[in-house]
Amino acid sequence: MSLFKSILASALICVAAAGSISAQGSYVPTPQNVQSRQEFDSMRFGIFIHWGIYSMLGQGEWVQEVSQIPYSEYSKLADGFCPSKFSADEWVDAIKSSGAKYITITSRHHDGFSMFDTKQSSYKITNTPFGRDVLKELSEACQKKGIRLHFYYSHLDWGRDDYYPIGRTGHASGRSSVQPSGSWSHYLSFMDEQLKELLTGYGPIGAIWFDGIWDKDEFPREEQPKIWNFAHQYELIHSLQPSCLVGNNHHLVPFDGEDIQIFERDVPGHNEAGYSADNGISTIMPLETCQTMNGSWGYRITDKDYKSTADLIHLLAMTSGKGANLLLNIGPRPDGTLPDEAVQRLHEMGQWLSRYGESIYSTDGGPTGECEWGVSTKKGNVLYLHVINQISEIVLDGMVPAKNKLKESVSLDGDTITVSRDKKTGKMTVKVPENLAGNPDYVIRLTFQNNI
Ligand code: H79
Repeated sequence: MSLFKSILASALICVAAAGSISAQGSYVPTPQNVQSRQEFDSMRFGIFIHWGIYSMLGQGEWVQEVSQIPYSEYSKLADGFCPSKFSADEWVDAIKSSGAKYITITSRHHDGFSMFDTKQSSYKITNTPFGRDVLKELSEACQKKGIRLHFYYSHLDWGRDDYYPIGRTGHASGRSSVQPSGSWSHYLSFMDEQLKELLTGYGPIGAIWFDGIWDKDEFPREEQPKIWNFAHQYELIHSLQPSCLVGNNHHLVPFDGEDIQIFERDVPGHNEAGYSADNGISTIMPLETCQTMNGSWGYRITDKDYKSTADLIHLLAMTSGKGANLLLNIGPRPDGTLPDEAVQRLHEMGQWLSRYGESIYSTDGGPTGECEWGVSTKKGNVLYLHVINQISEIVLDGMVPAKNKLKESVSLDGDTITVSRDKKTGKMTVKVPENLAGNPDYVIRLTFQNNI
């Protein structure tokens, strides 16, 4: 079953999504932030990079925890990290060729290793034999080549003694289990100082993408902002870079001060991965779905279970149909190169987007929701039907009023599309050409007199 079909199998035909959220607390985003949200929302496609010293073990970014490796052993990986083939320019060229508009890279994952030249810790990339600041090189390449840069930042840490009390994970790390009082505030200050470095030394940062507070899920949602001092942390980010968006992959209804809502491994409204039971869907924030290209975030040497390019295009159409961005992950190899399978898919997605991108970029989710044939997007007076599964005709009822005249109906492949329309109700029957096999997403463009 294709990825898209399996997504559909668990969804009702043309369903409205789970509960929507329109209210926020006292946080009022600045005009720069609002503009940045709009720009983010128009980009629709970004590439996620999970890279750290864990790539050397080739078993994903959770290897320290999953294999119960003490910090004293795991941290020795840093002494051997030397990704001799790393080239920020090559990464950015490959990513740009996909049509992606931004890159989100792990600045520090749960293992606590900083991929930048932080002054707050010696456990960092500039203390490896490699000795180079990967984030610096990437930020320069991104600025030079015109693509936005976002930083993933883990709230959770499996190495530091001041990450105390320990949460749900990290028990095999060998950290002391008794700490003098006050160390948690030390940890919070450490994160503040790192965030200051990330937001002052690496040019404009489009977003900070947090992850890991679920490690302390013994605390109810209401208590989380206080424990992590979100009010202060988010304010710090916004004061240093007003247009920097705050996102947090906590799988909960967004907290005050956040600017985007993140969905892990699920299109908004779905809950196949099991993380999205309690998060609703914001109607006021941009949405972003993150998903892996194979099954892993960090490099997993045995994971060849790559989604096909067609499946990835379906996913991009699906997220766009929901008004959400797709943040598609790649786990670079320990030598600093992107896996060949990933590079190939980047290139093929770029080829598709160069032809059909108008139906993805700068669109909103369309009025049809998810249907057995696919999804829709819209932009101004244009409605795009993304036909992913062959069907003979599509009926659009109650979506565009009769007085809004249909001016043109074509496919983006140049075919003329026959549409019959009820003059009174505006109900449309769109005839879909036969034999769409081979085209992962056949896009029909319906242009109306006025905005829809
Ligand atoms: O950064 C990526 C993950 O490391 C992080 N969020 C994404 C973006 C994440 N943390 N926790 N989870 C995701 C869910 C936990 C999944 C787990 Fe497992 C199941 C941890 C251990 C078993 C997946 C499979 C990771 C290791 C094995």
